[in-house]
Amino acid sequence: MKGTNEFKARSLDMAVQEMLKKAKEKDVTTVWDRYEKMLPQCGFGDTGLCCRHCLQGPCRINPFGDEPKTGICGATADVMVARGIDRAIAAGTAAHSGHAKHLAHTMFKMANGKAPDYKIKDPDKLKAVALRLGLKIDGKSDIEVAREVAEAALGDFAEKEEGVYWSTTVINESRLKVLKSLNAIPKGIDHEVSEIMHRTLYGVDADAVNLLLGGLRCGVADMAGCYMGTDLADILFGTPKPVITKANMGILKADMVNIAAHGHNPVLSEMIVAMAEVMKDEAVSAGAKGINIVGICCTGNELMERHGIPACTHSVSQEMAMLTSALDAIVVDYQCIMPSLVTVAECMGTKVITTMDICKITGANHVEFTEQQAGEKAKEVIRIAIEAFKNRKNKVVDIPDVQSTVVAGFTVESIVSALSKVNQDDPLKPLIDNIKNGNIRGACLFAGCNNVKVPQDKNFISIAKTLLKNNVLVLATGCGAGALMRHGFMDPANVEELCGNGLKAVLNAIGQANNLGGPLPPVIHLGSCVDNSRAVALVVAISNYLGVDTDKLPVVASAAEAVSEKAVSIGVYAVAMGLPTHVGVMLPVLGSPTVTSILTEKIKGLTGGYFIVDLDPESSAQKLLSAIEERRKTLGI
Ligand code: NFS
Ligand code: SF4
Repeated sequence: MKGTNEFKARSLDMAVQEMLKKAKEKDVTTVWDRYEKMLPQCGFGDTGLCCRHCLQGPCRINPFGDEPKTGICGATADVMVARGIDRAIAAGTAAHSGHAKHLAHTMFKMANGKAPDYKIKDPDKLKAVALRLGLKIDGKSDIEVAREVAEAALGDFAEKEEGVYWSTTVINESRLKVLKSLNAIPKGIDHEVSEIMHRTLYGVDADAVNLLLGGLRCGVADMAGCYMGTDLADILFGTPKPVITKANMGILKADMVNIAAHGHNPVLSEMIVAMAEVMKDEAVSAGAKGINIVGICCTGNELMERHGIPACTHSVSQEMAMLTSALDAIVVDYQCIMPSLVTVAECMGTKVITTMDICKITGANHVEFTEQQAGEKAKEVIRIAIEAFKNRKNKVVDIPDVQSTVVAGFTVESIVSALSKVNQDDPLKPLIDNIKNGNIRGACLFAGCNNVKVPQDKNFISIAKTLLKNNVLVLATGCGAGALMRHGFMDPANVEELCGNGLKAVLNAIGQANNLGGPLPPVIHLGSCVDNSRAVALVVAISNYLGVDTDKLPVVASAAEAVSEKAVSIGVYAVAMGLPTHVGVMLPVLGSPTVTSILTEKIKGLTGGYFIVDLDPESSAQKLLSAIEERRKTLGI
């Protein structure tokens, strides 16, 4: 039973199509059904023209210019839309930096002997980060340095004169100047989030431009949160190296205890992986062949890049993993976890296990996770899964026979190391030379989620295909990486079919120099959504090498199927870094032509970056290509 046309409008993933068929047979309601019931969606909300920021509301403004033209307090469409987008940026920033803060606390506790199950896995990265922050490391033990790095991280949340270290130390001089001139260097990460909440309150900031500049600064704070998240995770759990693994539901195993780790923070999922090793015998005594940990969404990306853990599925299709009847437990921390999981789990026998105080779901099992007792808590979670396996064993499962090969685990460190095999003294030179000679036209980063409004993966696949054929180096993170990996874009065997000749030559040359027995994969997996920081680091490294600012580089970004407010804040920092940034779903800004034109045009004069909002993948790809070519022209290459 393969995918059917009937479900192609919902997802291009064959495994998902197969599960949708089963959902229909079993009368299980999915995200796609709920979306259909929601239609038509409210036009006021869609265009950003509704406000509930005070108790006199809700207020709605007529998008066609008739009355009402303002909210009850007099807020105009421009103000309403700008306030709305600002709050989305703040929410995204709060989430990424909340994740980073959690890692910082874990590291701090580890350094003080209060989180015995964690340790420093990458002392080199620890030193590199400490030095970048300007800390003195001579004569200090790794633990001492870790404590200071954790303190510096925690210190970046409150307001301080020097600004956020994780913003000022990670960008190049010229970008720092640009952002300073726009007053866009964050003073403290939490400070920026709370300031957005303040200025968007009833009766505070009523100037759309001023509001958007505040949003830009908060976006830079989001970049800091992401960057910190990556740095600290690499220190605690290891900086990824290339690994070969698999993606899609075919990686579930009928005769094993299948546990999906879903959510974001490796603080939890790393422990699950570690304890699964230890508990293999318990699983065997329960009649299983072992424990099969698989990933969903970004915590899946974190486990994939560091351990080669296979990815089960991503984002909008998370419910489908349970439809296989083979998933014994799904353990979650926070972010992007659909509450509907509990309802689907009830039909399918999967245990949903929440672990974080800030993310409980009615009907789920809750095992409160603490860093002090991380290992024990992880064991408790795995035991629930083993019990669930006992009830499932010998029952029929429907694991779709769909999986693709994935090479993941790329970082700036591993890319430089791979390039150094081509040119030991000057590793970046081969990459830059190939950009200059046009073998590679430029680079595009695909990021963000799968949105139920788009047939799953359609935009990612279609845009990536066009860019690869046109010799654009494609990088991917988050569920964008998930989409591309499930369709074979991270399998080196597909370079021949997918890439243009110039790109093909480069991927082959690097593969050969590294004795990989083949090329690098067509799309380079840079990790989870916080790991968009790896793309920032790469862009900064290239811009330093060339001696031009980041807004001059032929580099673009695309959140082709964005969902989360986190995608909005990431988009804002991509624009702050000077990148043309595509969004493939509607942003709620059209109600204000002023805000729309600032975000898509005028901001270009300030940061060099700008948003391209286009729902059609064909024309989106063309716009991204022309943005790349425009920059090549300006660079004179
Ligand atoms: Ni990013 Fe990752 Fe996925 Fe979207 Fe959610 S998991 S942090 S927000 S849905 S890409
Ligand atoms: Fe209406 Fe103004 Fe209150 Fe918003 S803040 S709900 S526009 S009165």
